[in-house]
Amino acid sequence: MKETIQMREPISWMEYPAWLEAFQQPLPENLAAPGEIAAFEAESFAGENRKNSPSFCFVPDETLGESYILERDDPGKITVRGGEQGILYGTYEALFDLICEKPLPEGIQTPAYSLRMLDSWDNPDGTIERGYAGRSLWFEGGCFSYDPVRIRQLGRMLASTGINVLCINNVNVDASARSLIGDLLPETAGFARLLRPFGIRLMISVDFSSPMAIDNVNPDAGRRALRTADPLDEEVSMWWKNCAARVYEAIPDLAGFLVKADSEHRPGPNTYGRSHAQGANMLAAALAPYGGKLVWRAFVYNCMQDWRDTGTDRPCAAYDLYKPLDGQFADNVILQVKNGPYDFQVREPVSPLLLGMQKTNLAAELQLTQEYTGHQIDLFVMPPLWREFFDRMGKEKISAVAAVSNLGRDENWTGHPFAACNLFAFGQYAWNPNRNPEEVIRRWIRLSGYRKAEEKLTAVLLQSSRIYEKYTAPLGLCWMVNPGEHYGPSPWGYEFQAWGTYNRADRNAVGIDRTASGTGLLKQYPPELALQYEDPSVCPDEYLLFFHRLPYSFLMRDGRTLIQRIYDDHFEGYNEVLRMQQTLSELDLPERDRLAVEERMQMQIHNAREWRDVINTFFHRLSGVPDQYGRKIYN
Ligand code: GCV
Repeated sequence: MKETIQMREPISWMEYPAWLEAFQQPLPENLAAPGEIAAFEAESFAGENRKNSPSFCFVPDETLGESYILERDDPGKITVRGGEQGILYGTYEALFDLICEKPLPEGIQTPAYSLRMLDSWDNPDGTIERGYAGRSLWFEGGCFSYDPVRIRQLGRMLASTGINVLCINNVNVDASARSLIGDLLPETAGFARLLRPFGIRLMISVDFSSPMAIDNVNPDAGRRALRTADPLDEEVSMWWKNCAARVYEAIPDLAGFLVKADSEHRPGPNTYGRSHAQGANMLAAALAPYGGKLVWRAFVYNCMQDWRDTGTDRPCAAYDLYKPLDGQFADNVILQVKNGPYDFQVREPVSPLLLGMQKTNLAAELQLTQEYTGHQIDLFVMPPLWREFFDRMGKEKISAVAAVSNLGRDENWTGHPFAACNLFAFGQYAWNPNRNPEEVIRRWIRLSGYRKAEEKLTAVLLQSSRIYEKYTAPLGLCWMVNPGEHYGPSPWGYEFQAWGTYNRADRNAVGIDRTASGTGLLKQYPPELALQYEDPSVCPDEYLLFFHRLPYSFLMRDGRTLIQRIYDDHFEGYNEVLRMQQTLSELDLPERDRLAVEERMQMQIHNAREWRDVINTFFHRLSGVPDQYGRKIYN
């Protein structure tokens, strides 16, 4: 019998507003500055059948920069005071508040972090590393290739939520990406021009060994490759100075360069026996005359570890490397540190580096693209986790926040229509990390046109990360995911590999002892946190197996044994996915989203079932302990 597959009609990206439901009118190409965009947005908002919508009055005050003040002395008029960029931010804030029927914020509004960056992992060939929403929005076939109307809409999206820097290429810089600052520079500059009116500046990921490359990035050396990339070599630093001069001539407001060095086989200063401070400072010196920043990633560890080696513990690596360098980095270097000490796992404690580097500028790096959190198939809405993260994070030296983008060329921008909430929320938190997650989610829902579903959808989105955590990662135990693709369960998939990613489960116990008597990770934390984490009887459940190796018989605070809690979470997590599916199917969503959500929910149910059964079977086989309630575990 012939199977009939029901295909959905292709829909244009223009019909997917993300959170810009009220801002679908294409932005005219002649809008050249933030103030002009602000005026256009305010006028078109008033023009679109919105009777009684207030008029806007803009009062430029360059001393305010990105900050703004909103005043509404009479109901018919909103005054936006600010620097030119501040006026744009203030206008979006006021319009969003009008749409959401919320009062305007009082007093001066200033971003908590001056650099609020979206890091794309896009490659010039159009692929996106860890991308789950289609191909790149601006690269294809080795060069720039984009729809300017869509890129302007992207600029509007990013500016409306407060993002001010876009890193356009993958930190794993391939040969074609090296030409973004070489032969492709005029195109890079053209792309920068398109986003400039939104106050969005470009950042470019560069390859530390570029001076040695024989490809087209080398006009500075007469296309002659240098024999070294040693940061203390005069010719090398001159190469970078010439390069920066050329790049800044083409893109005067470039935010800077982003570098992944000595990490996962990328080149770096270690090859030459130089420190990361020496490597970063050499590049920073080239950017300094132009006010550029050098963002240096702290994601450095031994990815060739022997799994037999229990003395090396990957989460300790970044602190061990960078803490001794604190105070040695130039002023325009920013050390970009992933939120947790491992690698964007479902649940990690805050990275000790973010708490421990007192004399270095820091950026916290989050991951919107759902590499370990469900590939934008499973629902995983992040604000509740960020609330906890920002509460824990040391504030003093953190001047920037960055997040790996979840965008792509899919019509709805983010694959799962609700994944757009994470991008919106990132911008909101980057501006003000004290926000309440529920308010952020409600705001996104109202702006995105899901108001009819608001109550139930808010509840579902708020719980979604906790549910995913329940059926995947038990109690902070990481890396039970399928190696390589990072979707679906594989409890020992990473166990005998070189990536430093072990759970060391045996028939009696699971986890790694990271206390002072174990690998010592806890010694990297400030005493008050170390104290909280080091005693398993007070350590928060969600970090229990991150910091401790415990027997299956360990008694949790709620009276359950560890093994029972693992079984319970996996059974409950799956059941909660079923309930979530039921709730979502009853919501009044636009047809296009309803179909996409239902399709992905079916895949999520399948995934949750796999996780439940594989993880429970794994632990049951190892421990031999039966489930207290006699539920089905496969043997
Ligand atoms: C861009 C993880 C990912 C890699 C990513 C890397 C990084 O290891 O799996 O795809 O590379 O992190 O953040 O540099």
